[in-house]
Amino acid sequence: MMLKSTTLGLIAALALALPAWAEDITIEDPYARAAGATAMAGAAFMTIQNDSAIADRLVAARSDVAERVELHTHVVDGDVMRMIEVEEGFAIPAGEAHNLARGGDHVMFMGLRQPFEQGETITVTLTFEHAGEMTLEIPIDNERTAMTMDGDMDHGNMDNGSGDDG
Ligand SMILES: [Cu+2]
Repeated sequence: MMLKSTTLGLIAALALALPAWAEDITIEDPYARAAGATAMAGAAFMTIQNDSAIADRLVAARSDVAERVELHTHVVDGDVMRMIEVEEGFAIPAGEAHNLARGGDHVMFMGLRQPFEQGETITVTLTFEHAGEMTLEIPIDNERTAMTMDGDMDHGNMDNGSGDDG
């Protein structure tokens, strides 16, 4: 999962050589939630779509709502899922989407300045290697249930109103 430093160096060189492609990154269905009852931490999830022809990378996130904002993922450690910071950020391949989802990659807020209240929004700025900075209003949805990791939720069980009532 770690890139070799030579590859990172090449990516950095490309970043300096290319213009910004901000319109080619779109964020779909972002939401944030408090992490646990103490509400001293929270996380944000979303789908990052890269419609450009070049790979991008989410390298940082920041917000006034917390003292620290980090990019995290979960790793399996024996029988336990642990969160770790991902310093190299999340790769967003050209023409593909990258999901930040429960149990996987996420934006982590530590040291919340105020609790995440259902229905409110938080302002978060994401920094992409190529697309630059993007500021989002992310709704807080503490009641959202976790999705499966299969990523096929949207296609699984939708019918077209074929008269199943009664
Ligand atoms: Cu985390």
